[in-house]
Amino acid sequence: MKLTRLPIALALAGAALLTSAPVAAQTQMKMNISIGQNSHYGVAIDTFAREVEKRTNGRYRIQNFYAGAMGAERESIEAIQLGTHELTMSSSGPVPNFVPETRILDIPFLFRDKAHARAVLDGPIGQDLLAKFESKGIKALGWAENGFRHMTNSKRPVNTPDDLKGLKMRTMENPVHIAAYKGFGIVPTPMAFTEVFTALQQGTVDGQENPLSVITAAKLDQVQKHLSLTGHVYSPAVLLMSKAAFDKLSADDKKHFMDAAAEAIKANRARVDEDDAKGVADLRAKGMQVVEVDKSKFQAALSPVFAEFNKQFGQANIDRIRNFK
Ligand code: EAX
Repeated sequence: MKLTRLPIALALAGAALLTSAPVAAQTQMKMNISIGQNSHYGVAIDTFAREVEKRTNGRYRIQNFYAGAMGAERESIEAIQLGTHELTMSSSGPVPNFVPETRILDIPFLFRDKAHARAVLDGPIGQDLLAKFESKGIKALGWAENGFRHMTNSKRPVNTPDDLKGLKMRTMENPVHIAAYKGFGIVPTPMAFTEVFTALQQGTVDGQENPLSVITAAKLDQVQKHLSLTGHVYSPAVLLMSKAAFDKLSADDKKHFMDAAAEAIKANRARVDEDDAKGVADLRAKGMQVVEVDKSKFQAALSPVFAEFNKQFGQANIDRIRNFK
């Protein structure tokens, strides 16, 4: 009996060896984001991982980490420069500290709407900016997005820019945002997003600003009473990869990674559209007081700041983005 089973055992062992062969040739990569999986970032990196695996027939596998499990955004960008992990998707928050040229995208009221922003980012201006990451050891795979940012706080309804005066607000670690929000009379407190919920809960800050996508995904309604639909700035996001890891890919695989990024960006933007469409109703249902504001008043309040930005960035460079068709 034993003897007759032997060939079967051998065949099974052989089959196991055969099926494990492709696994041995598999390269694992890690990707980290600062917000949860059920979000416009989560769908993006899940789509990316799926598409990379599919397009490379499983030779590359991306292991995804959510909610800052491998660090906040700035740490994650540093990690891909060092090669500790290969991939991340980040808001523009800490990005100017690595690639200062991207700062221009963070100017408030620069983009009319998401279609305008997406066209600029996908066009020559956005693509030129992506190329600037290379000298920093980063391959930028494409611009994704957060959406237009709105203000929330726990103190009072914000109807006009005057209502912002003296509010202590968490901001991203972004020099353009910090300068602009001071122009509103806000007291900016920059910190990583991974610390925001606790800071709001403990009252370290009165408020924060983020798109509906982030407010809903991070359940900020649990710690914030008032939401004002200021849409004061468009918030880009970017898919980043360690340049060393990207350079190791074959030409075909580079294309697969780029194509996977394009799919991830599509999924991200579709989710932002979805979140924008239902976010206000969702947040109202959860008890937030939502104020529609006259955005032009908020824009006017920043006139002195805009004059400063015109000097700093060059009026022509700003107009090139504003007037992009
Ligand atoms: O990337 O830091 C922020 O407020 C970002 O918008 C958020 O983490 C999503």
